[in-house]
This record gives sequence, C-alpha cells and structure tokens, in this order.
Amino acid sequence: MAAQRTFSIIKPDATERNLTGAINAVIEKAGLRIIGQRRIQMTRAQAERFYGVHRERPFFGELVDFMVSGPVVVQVLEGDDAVAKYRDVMGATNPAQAADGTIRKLFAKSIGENSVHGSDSAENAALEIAQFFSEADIAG
Ligand code: 3AN
Repeated sequence: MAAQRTFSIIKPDATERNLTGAINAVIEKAGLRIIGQRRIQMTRAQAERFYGVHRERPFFGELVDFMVSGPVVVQVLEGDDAVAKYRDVMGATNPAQAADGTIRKLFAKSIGENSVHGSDSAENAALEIAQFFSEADIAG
C-alpha cells in the first residue's frame, strides 16, 4: 500500500504538561513517521477556520478558547493507511472510552482537553496539512 499522509495536532493540554516527546514516541512506535512538525501559537482565526465544521456545535466557543490557550504542535504524519492508523493510535474522543495504550487513554484530561487531533479522512488531511504547511516544510 502506498504511504498516506495525515495531519496531527498536539493540543495545549499536552504541550502544557511537556508531553510532546512522550506523544511522539507513541506515534513513532506505531510505525508512523513525523515528516513535518512545527510548534505554534494558533490564532483565534486559525482555530475558527480549522474547526469550522463544528461552528454550530454547543462546544465550539470552548473548543476555540482551548486551542488558543497555549502552544500547539502541528504535524504531518506518513505511513501505510496513516489516517486510520493514527485514529487508532489516538483512541476515542472521550478518554474514558479510549482503549488501553492509546494516546488519549494515556494522556488526555477530558473530552475537550483530549491531547491530540487527527484527520478523519484523506481528503480532510490534505486540506488540514495545506492550512499549516507548505511542501517545503515537509520531508518524507
Ligand atoms: P475527534 O477529535 O475525535 O475527531 P470530533 O471531531 O468529534 O472528535 O471533535 C473535535 C474536537 O472537539 C474534539 N477533539 C474535542 O476536543 C472537541 N469536542 C468534541 N466533543 C466535545 C464535547 N462534547 N465537549 C467538548 N469538546 C468536545
């Protein structure tokens, strides 16, 4: 199978607890390669655009506030079936329901402060990667 890319964010609850390396270790152990990575302070406009599909959801304001509350690490991951594989590695949105060994089971604080984002489809991965990376900043 050809290598696929997905987009990941290590969220403020995780950067605040100095967990970037621990999360990257789980990602790499699962066989995904980190082929692009940048630590940024997201602007409110970036967060609102990124989570635009959730604009009508009751937690939208809280979600945007959280995503701009501290630095995040945006990443491009590559590997066989990377989108589905990273969703497996992340675990369920609600850490109480996440499987043992997943990033959210290991590290997430709550359904909102759940440590990582991962794209839900290859199409969205391409759009999300393009929001934060130019090809010059990705080396596979
Ligand atoms: P996932 O990140 O697992 O794909 P989505 O796409 O349903 O989950 O939700 C996007 C983000 O919105 C989640 N990662 C989480 O931070 C936040 N979120 C989802 N559901 C809730 C909720 N009920 N209350 C607060 N925040 C939520």
